[in-house]
Order: sequence, then C-alpha cells, then structure tokens
Amino acid sequence: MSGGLYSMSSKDFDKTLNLKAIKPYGDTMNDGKTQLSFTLPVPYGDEASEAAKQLMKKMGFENPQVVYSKELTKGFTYFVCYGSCTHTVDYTTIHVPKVESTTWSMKETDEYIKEHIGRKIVIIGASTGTDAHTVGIDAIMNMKGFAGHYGLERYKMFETLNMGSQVLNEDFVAKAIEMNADVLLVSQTVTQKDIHIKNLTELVEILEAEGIRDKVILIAGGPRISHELVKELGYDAGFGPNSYADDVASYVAQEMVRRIEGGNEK
Ligand code: B12
Repeated sequence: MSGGLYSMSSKDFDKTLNLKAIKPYGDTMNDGKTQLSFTLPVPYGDEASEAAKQLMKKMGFENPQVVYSKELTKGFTYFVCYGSCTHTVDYTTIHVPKVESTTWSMKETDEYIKEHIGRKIVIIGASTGTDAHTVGIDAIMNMKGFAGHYGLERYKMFETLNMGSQVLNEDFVAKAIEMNADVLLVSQTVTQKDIHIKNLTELVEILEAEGIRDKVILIAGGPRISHELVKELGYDAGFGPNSYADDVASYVAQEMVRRIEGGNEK
C-alpha cells in the first residue's frame, strides 16, 4: 500500500511531539493522562476519595479522578485514579549507563568462546546474604531457562554452579577460590533498609581482601539492580528486570575476550 495513513511515520502523524518536554500519552499527544494506584491509611468513604484527589493535585496532576476505591482492610483504602500530569521531562538529555555488549544466541556464544577462549568458562551464582529469593538466579542459570531463554547450565562452554539462596559472602568467595571461578553472579531481591547495598559491598571487600577481585568478572542482578548502581559499588556489570541468560552469557564471553586482548587475563 502506498500513501495514506500507513505510509506516515509517527513524526508526520503528530507534529506536537516535543522530545525536550515529554509527558504521558493517553489518547492525544501531550494530554498527560496518567493512571496511578496507591493506598491511604484512612477508612473507605467520600473523605478518603477527597484526600486521594487533593494528594494527586499536590503530586502535579490536573483533573484528578478516583475511578475505583476499595477498603483493603479496616482503616486502609486502595485507589485507582486518573489525572493529567503537568510536569515534563527533557528526553534529549537522558543518558542511562548500560552493559556494553551485543546479545547473541546460545549457539553463537558457545562458538565464540570455543574459538576465542578455547576452554570452558567457570561461573558460580548465588542469592547471597540473608536473601531467600532464588527465582531470579534460577531464571539466569537453570538448564530449563526462563521465558524462552535457556539458562547458563545449558551452554556447552560454561561450567556452572548455582549455590542457591542465603549463601554467606564468605562461603561464596571460598567456593570461587576452590573452583577457580572466572565469573561470579550475585542475585539480590530484598532491598529493604538498603540491605542489598550492604551485602554487595561486603562481597567486594572480601574479594579484595582475598586478592581475587581483579581475577573475576563480578556481576549483580535483581529487580531493583541497575548497571549504574552496582558499578558504583565496584561491580563489572549489573542486570535488572527483563534481563535473560543470553544477555549475561554474551556479556561474559565478550568481556572475557576483551580482558584477554587487553592482557588482563587471570
Ligand atoms: C516469590 C517471592 C517470594 C518467595 C521466594 C521463593 C523463592 N524460592 O525464591 C518467598 C515466599 C520465600 C518470599 C519471601 C520473602 N519475600 Co518475597 N517475593 C516474591 C515475589 C512474589 C516474586 C519474586 C520472583 O520470584 N520474581 C520472578 C523473578 C524471575 O524475577 P526477578 O527476581 O526480578 O529476576 C529477574 C531479574 O531481576 C534478573 N535477575 C535476578 N537476579 C539476577 C542475578 C543475576 C546475576 C542476573 C544477571 C540477573 C538477575 O533476571 C531475572 C529474569 O529476568 C516478589 C514480588 C514480585 N511480584 O516481584 C516478592 C518480594 C520480592 N518479596 C519481598 C519480601 C519483603 C519478602 C520477605 C522479606 C517477606 C517477609 N517479611 O518474610 C521474604 C524474604 C525473606 C528473606 N530472608 O529473603 C518484597 C521485597 C521488597 C523489597 N524491596 O525489599 C517483594 C518485592 C514483595 C513486596 N512487594 O513486598 N518471597
């Protein structure tokens, strides 16, 4: 089909998009329409809804509406609200630090390692400290994989050990030394009272004290982990939500080769 609506780019379609001042899109550009939900610690009723609307105005929403509210338990009311956001963000100035690598298929990564490294890469993973959540680290490591992405255990060129959850940093490092690990994978899900920061920092300190920090690729991941955060804590890479085994595998292979070529192999 030529001409007409189907050949238009989104730029032609709407000329009011301003990347220097973006705001939420509802059904027309720049209408700011937003849906948000929250709970207030007050009993269900008209006063609760009025409090929710006043709060939304203070948050910068025009025409606040409560479209659903329900008592959660005695003295607590849950709301779903709509409103028009008055604030904007300059999208053109945004820079998000990210892991620098290209995601390959399992086969491509295995072949690359075989050709450029010529041996299996030893990877150990754990959910460390008091953190009992295993689903994240399992999603990355388990043979069966997660959401259609095979886990690291399935790769021919990785030798892996998943130590599970609540692994003490000392035990994790001892295992890394015993297995002469190339890569350490740490999962952190609980972030209450910044426990993840304390725990991730302690691991780096132990690795440094053992003199092996520079000998491993140190990776952290979890739902509230970002590359920027863990770089600051002394890690090589951080993976957040929607990251999969193939992202991690590709990064590991490419980083190992970068280190070999840079003369930094252990
Ligand atoms: C399942 C679950 C549990 C199970 C865990 C079972 C298990 N074997 O893991 C149980 C019931 C045991 C549990 C316990 C607790 N939980 Co819980 N739990 C959850 C829940 C519902 C799902 C988490 C999950 O499995 N996600 C699915 C996985 C696949 O996602 P993911 O972890 O994000 O992993 C992906 C990425 O982040 C990344 N990734 C993750 N790790 C790694 C590591 C590396 C190296 C890499 C590269 C990538 C990577 O890759 C994965 C795939 O994309 C969440 C709420 C939620 N809906 O998220 C709460 C939640 C995580 N739990 C929470 C809490 C508070 C607890 C408890 C403290 C509750 C309590 N008071 O006892 C305890 C924990 C006790 C402890 N010592 O840790 C809070 C955490 C809040 C916070 N910000 O700290 C949450 C968010 C619930 C909430 N809204 O309050 N929990």
